Amino acid sequence: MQVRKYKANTIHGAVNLAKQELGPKALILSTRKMRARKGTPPYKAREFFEITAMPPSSSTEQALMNERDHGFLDSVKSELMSIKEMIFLLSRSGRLEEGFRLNPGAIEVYGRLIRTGIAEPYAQLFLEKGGALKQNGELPSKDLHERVFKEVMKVIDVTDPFSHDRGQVISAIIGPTGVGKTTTIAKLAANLSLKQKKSVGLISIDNYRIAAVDQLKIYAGILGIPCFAALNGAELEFALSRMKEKDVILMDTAGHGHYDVERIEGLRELIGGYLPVSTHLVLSAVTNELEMERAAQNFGRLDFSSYIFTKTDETQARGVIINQLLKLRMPISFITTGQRVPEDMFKATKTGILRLLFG
Ligand SMILES: Nc1nc2c(ncn2[C@@H]2O[C@H](COP(=O)(O)OP(=O)(O)O)[C@@H](O)[C@H]2O)c(=O)[nH]1
Ligand SMILES: [Mg+2]
Repeated sequence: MQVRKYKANTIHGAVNLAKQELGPKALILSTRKMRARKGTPPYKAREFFEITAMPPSSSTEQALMNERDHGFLDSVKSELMSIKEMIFLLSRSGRLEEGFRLNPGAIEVYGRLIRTGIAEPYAQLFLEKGGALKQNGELPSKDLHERVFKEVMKVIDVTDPFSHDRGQVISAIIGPTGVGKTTTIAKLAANLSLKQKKSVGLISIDNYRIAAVDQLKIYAGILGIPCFAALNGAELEFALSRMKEKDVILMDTAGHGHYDVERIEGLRELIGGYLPVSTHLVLSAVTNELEMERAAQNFGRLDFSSYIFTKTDETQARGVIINQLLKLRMPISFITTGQRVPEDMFKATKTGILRLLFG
């Protein structure tokens, strides 16, 4: 930056000097009225003006300044957002207000719970149980978060339906249409056979959509494992008898709409006669909560013993998982995180799910 000074008897004169030298767009940084030093000859003016000026800023300097301005604006914007968010949370928090007053750090934790999609009453419950609404002295924010997250962790229950070695495990994967049942079976089959070295067989009792049988058969072909289609009790019996030696049999089921109670009943008769079959309900994390709740109620007729949550990659509001657990307590067996077979799935663990929720 070239900063220069120009002196003249009038401001106008000094500015003109600057413009002559630096061009008409010279930037005037300051002006000063100065007194002449002692001993200045009387024919010279006793007062004069000094201006400080610089050439017009180059485009890079301008760009840098713009960028700085943008960065500043962004930080102001995000500050405003969080203030707005806090006001919103406070205005909705009702009886939490007192707790927030005693322990302002709790607002931030509350925000995290709400942002991840945990329903307000449950979020309040976690705060209360974690002791975040009491006077807590100078409890650091990190500790406060940990205490509340621990409460969330307590309601997460997990299970692995394939862990035991005693005898054959037969599992039916049930759930509404399009939630990802067939894809999840392919992931499970691949993991069990390739990683855990178990012998696996597949049965499709999706007698509703022939294409779904084909989809499963393609996966079976790739994995080199048997796959049978069974449309009635006799066929199911046949398929099971052909796969007596398998460690695990996974059954894919028809893509019922969950309101289709009659079909669900039919399915129950079909698999219910072949105990021990454990059933696992697949729910998509992007389903709205009311639908999710109804699906769990209607498929409850099939006595499912775990949840599998799919499509967690398609939403930030993964807290619906927690809401569902609190409505109908049941362990979670698997979580799927994308369309890739077999990578996009993990066995449910408390810490894994907590990470999914809060990063
Ligand atoms: N993004 C995402 N898509 C999934 C996931 N699981 C399954 N899908 C997709 O959901 C769609 C329906 O899957 P499908 O297994 O046929 O569902 P089904 O009708 O329950 O058997 C397919 O396009 C799958 O690729 C997942 O975890 N994440
Ligand atoms: Mg299917």
